[in-house]
Amino acid sequence: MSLPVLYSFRRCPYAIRARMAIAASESSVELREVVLKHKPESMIKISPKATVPVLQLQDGILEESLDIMQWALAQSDPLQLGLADSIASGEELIADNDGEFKSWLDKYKYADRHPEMTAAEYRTKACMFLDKLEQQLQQHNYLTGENLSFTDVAIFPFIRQFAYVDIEWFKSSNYPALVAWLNTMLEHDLFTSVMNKYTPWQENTIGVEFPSKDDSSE
Ligand SMILES: N[C@@H](CCC(=O)N[C@@H](CS)C(=O)NCC(=O)O)C(=O)O
Repeated sequence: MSLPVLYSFRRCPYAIRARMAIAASESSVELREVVLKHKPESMIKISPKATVPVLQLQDGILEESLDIMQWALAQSDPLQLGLADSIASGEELIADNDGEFKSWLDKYKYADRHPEMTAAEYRTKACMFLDKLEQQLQQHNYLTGENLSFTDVAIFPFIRQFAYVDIEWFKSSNYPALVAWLNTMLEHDLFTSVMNKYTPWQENTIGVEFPSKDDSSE
């Protein structure tokens, strides 16, 4: 039987969270690496909104990363990322992340394209969300408790992106617990195992099996 097909882009934070959940679920998919400037016709055909990630299942299409995460963990969840109470307590944080924070993050990252404010001003706006995360992480190791959860996986790729806009600033910021959490997440197998580099997929070819069977994450 053919595998579900995941259209993905290595560095996209939404695609990273989806791949992490798929890896955590120990499911296999056929990964098709997309170049955002040249999205494959076959992807646009099944998902005209044309964002990654997209998961094509036998019986439907999932075109929101959070839905792909939920689907994966419904298949199997050995790490117990998707415990109902941790999902409930993280819902608001994820909504803040995907909403206001993401929009400040984009402006901070591409401040030259948004001259209304300086990069430092955009960063200050984004920090309202980091304050909340720091508060959570002062209380426990992960965002919703002592264990890694859906919420950590959903939010981490965006904090990674934020941190690397100016890593020196981030490391010396007022967010010691967040810096420690980011380091833990960056070193976690779940992350390193989903960052392999793939050559872009070509129409009418078979993508690569993901997670890859060999263990060589770079
Ligand atoms: N709400 C979507 C957002 C996905 C998204 O915006 N992905 C970006 C890449 S990080 C994208 O595909 N943008 C379209 C483009 O760049 O053309 C999700 O959660 O999956």
